[in-house]
Amino acid sequence: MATGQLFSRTTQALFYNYKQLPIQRMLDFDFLCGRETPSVAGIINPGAEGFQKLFFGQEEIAIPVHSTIEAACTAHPTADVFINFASFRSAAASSMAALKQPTIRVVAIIAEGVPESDTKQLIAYARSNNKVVIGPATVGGIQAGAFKIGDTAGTIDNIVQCKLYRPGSVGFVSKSGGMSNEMYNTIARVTDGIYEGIAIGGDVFPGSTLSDHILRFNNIPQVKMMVVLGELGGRDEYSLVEALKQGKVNKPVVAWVSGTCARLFKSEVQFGHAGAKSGGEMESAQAKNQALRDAGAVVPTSYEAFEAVIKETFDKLVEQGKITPVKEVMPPQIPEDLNNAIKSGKVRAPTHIISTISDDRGEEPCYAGVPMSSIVERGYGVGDVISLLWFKRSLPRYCTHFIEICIMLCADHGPCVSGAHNTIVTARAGKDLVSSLVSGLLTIGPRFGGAIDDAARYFKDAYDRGLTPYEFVEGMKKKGIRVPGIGHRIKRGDNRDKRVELLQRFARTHFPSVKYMEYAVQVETYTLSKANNLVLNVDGAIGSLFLDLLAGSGMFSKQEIDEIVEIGYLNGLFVLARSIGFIGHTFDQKRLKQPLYRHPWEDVLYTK
Ligand code: Q5B
Repeated sequence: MATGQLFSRTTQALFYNYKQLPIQRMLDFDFLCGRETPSVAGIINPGAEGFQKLFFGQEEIAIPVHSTIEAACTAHPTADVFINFASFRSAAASSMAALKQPTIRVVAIIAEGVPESDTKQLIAYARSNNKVVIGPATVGGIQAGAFKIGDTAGTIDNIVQCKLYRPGSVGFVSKSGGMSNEMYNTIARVTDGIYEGIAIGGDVFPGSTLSDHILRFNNIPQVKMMVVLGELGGRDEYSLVEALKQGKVNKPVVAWVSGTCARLFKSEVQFGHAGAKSGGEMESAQAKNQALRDAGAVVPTSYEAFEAVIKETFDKLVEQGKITPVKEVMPPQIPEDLNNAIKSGKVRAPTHIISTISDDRGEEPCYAGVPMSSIVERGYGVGDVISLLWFKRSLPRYCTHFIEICIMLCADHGPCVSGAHNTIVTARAGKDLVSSLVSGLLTIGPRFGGAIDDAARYFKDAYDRGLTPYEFVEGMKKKGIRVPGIGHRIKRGDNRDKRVELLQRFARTHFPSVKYMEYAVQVETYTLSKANNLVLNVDGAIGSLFLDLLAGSGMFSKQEIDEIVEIGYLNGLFVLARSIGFIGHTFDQKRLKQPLYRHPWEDVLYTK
């Protein structure tokens, strides 16, 4: 890199603290300039590692994330700029750690409010180790067409307007980051644009000074003239005055020190920056402007005249043949972010999911349009929540009560049923709650607990077609299908299932009609005449009674009932209910510290 140059088109930085927007802005700038490599080589996010996806033009790239500065520097030995987006509390320590890395040459500190004593130590270390600090309290800097620090120069539209995507002939340095944006614009209007622009930051002790950068620009052949924007307070501008007086600067310098209005105030005035404080006469904008003028800088009579003198100086250099204004190039178009394009109404994008039962976007989540607070205030129970989320409507209390009874009665049926057995064996194999629960749930199906939907389907079809129990059962037999909802391993005609009795009693008292259930009872009477275990079981009772609930409540159209039966909602009741039991069995086994289960040999018939 030529003497004086801080950056080039291949400069890469390490970015401290993950801040998506400024990193993306750097990468967008790279794309605009036609850089081949992204200017951010790695991100340091203390405590985190991995990759961060960002756009480089239209392509997505994965930028490595490192948990320490040391690891990042080792992984990216050619990245020599450290952009520090740490807070004012940790900026000094992380900047010092970066300065101590042999690979780091330039450190930019964005935070405002870094303790002055810490900044002084950073400055001392940087100077004695030939390193450059930009900031603190800075937006950073930019080399047009080559490299940009963080948010410097603002939006892509502003960067394009200020022609920062290609180098011009002007070196610019200011204290203020905000005003540097304004000046990039001014300079682009009246010259061929910026070669490099640096905002040194508004603290009392900047890491590098106005004169440091002017002297550096003086050594860069592409920089033909310099523009300086100082401000009242401090004595930084006087080191530039000294350099000019000593003839160390041989290119034209156009300068203005802002803050001349401070004299209009009767007392001492503090402007935005920590360093911008009207102190003694020497620190006034007027005194500094005069000193710069006396030392040979071109200093206008007011800020309003600044643009005109920059233009005059540039035009003179063109006339003298010292500047051949750069040829204009057309920057590529940065692809717009989808979210922004959608917001502005320029594009529309299809959604990937459609959902109708709940919405968590507002102030409080809603189930089928009913806000959480109403659910609590109205004293809703789990039956109401199921009716909202499964059936998308508020059902009458007797219906939601029936749902709750189903859940309570099916919550468990002892450790010996297939599902509980699986859950127990899994828990005893040392597996976690979810694995134990799921292994039990996986047994729910046509023989165990999962016959409710089929029971509803077959009973409905048979009843609606006017089949007698005999025609229905014998018809099923011919097809080789067991009647779902009929038969049990332990319940008998003389040992009925209490749960079935309880459900029937509730429905007979509260339901307007129990025609499907009565049909199921008639079927049971017929099957019991064949074998004593062919009772109406809990699945059959729920299946037939739910048909009565759907038809009798007046809350569902015929088409909706057909759809509920066809899709198969009702096994969900058993799945939900029995999860309560399976979870209980898992806890029970863990609490009892039960060892790995092994089935006894004696209980297996070994045969060939
Ligand atoms: N036979 C439940 O069978 C069971 C027949 C039938 C016509 C039938 C069986 C069946 C339909 C599915 C069903 C839910 C497998 C049950 C539940 C939850 C639980 C469980 C718990 C809990 C029982 C003997 C003879 C054979 C068969 C005939 C049997 N069922 N005929 N329709 N439905 N039911 N499942 O006792 O001539 O000798 O060949 O599949 O509704 O799961 O507590 O345990 O809360 O956890 O093994 O209550 O009924 O009888 O197979 O020896 O058959 O009866 O064809 O005739 P079994 P099998 P044949 S509730």
